[in-house]
Amino acid sequence: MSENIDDTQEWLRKILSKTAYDRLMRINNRELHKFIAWAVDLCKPSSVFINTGSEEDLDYIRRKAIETGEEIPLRTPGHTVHFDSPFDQARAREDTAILLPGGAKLPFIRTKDRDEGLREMYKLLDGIMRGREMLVGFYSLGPKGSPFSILAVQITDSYYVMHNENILYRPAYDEFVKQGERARFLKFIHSQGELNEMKQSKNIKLRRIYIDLQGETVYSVNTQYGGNSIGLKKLALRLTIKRAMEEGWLSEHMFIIGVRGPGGRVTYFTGAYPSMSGKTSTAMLGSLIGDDLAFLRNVNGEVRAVNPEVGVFGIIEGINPVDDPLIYEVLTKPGEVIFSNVLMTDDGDVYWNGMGKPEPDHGINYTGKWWRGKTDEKGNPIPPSHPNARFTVSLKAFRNLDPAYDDPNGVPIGGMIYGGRDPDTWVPVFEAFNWEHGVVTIAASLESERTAAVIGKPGEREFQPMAIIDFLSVDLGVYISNYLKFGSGLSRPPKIFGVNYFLRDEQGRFLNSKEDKRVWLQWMERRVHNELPAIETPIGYIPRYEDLRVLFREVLNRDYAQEDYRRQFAIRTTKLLEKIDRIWKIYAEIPTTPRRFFEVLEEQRRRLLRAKDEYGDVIPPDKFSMKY
Ligand code: SPV
Ligand code: MN
Repeated sequence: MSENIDDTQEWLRKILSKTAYDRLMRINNRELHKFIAWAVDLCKPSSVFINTGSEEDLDYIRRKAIETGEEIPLRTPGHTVHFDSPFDQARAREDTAILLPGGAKLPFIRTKDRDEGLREMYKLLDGIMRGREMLVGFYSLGPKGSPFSILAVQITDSYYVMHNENILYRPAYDEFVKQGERARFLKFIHSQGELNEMKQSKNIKLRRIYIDLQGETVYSVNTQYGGNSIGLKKLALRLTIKRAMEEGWLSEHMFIIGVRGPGGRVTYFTGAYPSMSGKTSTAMLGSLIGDDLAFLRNVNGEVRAVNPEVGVFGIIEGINPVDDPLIYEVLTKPGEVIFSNVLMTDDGDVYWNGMGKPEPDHGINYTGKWWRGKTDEKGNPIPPSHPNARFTVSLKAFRNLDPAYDDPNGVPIGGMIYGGRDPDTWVPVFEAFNWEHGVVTIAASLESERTAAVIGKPGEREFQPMAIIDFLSVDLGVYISNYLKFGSGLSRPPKIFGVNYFLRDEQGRFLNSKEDKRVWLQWMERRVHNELPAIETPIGYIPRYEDLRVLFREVLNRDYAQEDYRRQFAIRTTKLLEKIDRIWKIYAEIPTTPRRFFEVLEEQRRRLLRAKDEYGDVIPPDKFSMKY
């Protein structure tokens, strides 16, 4: 194929159907034409479908997902189920790499030489779509036409992947047409590769997910699991983080919610938690803007945020009518829902672990026919649904959708929450002294036990700065510097909070109940408006007992025992000092870590050492003094 654009168009005219060609040419953008021509030439599909996002096109994708067997229709109208391979049930860290020229390396990030990675990828993609249809979709990450937003093009041979994207992102073919040559966009190319009889990717050994920052292109092959295949989700995050660094904003792994305070006021919060650490369930306690991703910008000195998505790709395990009534309702009423890796029952319904119903004796799951007692090749029992089983649904299905969810100006952020699975160090909720202190000692110091959302052994404590390490595409030191700089440009910086829902006692029992987070949210809401005093400790401000007692009564209609408070909010100095040592060591090995980072961490160490000297290892909260 020639490099000449007229030739490219001519080539496309010959190779595409008239409809596809006309649709593509309505977008007057040469880079786009070249990208599509390149992909067609390489992957050799038998046809190309240009998805304009019209109701008819969306319906075509839904129908083909079923016709090809990638999805199976269920009894409830609009519901379908998809099964990923048993070896493709979560994000594949080992097979994912950031491509960097000259084989450059970045701490904590899996990188690969760009030329080598591209060469390997082109070989894998060569002819991979033979006999299949190539799908091309156009989307906007963020409200259409908003200064926050970024355009993206997805190429895939999976109707399931495009079906997900049609639910999760704003279709933007018209925006491409409007912007024409001006359109700057991210590129994603995905192929599920060869499939087995269950329509699962077969060549998992050749699963590769390569992120080319320079070309703003992500390649994903021989995988179907959403976190690896849905380009606009976690693959786009790598590219938008890089853009955010260049342009001085924040592209984050965060929910955005409105929390209703006294007199009906709504205060917006973001929340960063590693997967399966209470993120979605916290998001559901507020009015929903987004559950997973956020773009944050400084707008006239305040932080405003938009959700790049308009849907939820959520974890289904444990969702039941008592703990998560809003999601449960969405998952059981008629309407468009894609389930993945749950159990399909004989009567065409779905079952998932922890849904509050008796477990069926048998059914179909990601391993094929399933029966209670079925084991894998190592003899381990196979659960009916995978712990990382998911659902895909539009935000519009949720009763608690915030009216501003699609506002092109975003919503003002009052507080930013960071939380992890931490058995023994952090208190359930606390507030940083200021932006710098919060960024360094809370956000950048986040740690969490590994969960089933990534392939590997769950339970180990992992370094999880900003809950984003799995998606980071730039040097961590540069990323932290950008955060600090972003804050220094704000006249009204949001308050930064740390939360920990997973604190345990010596016997391993959780110290808090699931609904306590409702109270923490209300406390944070009051603190954003400076309405409650707090106790000043070496790690920041913590709630007073008397305020929590009132809030527990108001929010949960429950007593809150002083003894519980003293245990939950004790400052564990030795554990906190050990944590500082771990964090210090990590950042000391990153040459770009800003000096200020170590100063802030050192101040915290000194405060903790002084307190430990005076009061001992574990300090009950009443030893510290109040601050208004
Ligand atoms: C997460 O694991 O953080 C998710 C799902 O939101 S995934 O798309 O796999 O990243
Ligand atoms: Mn996520």
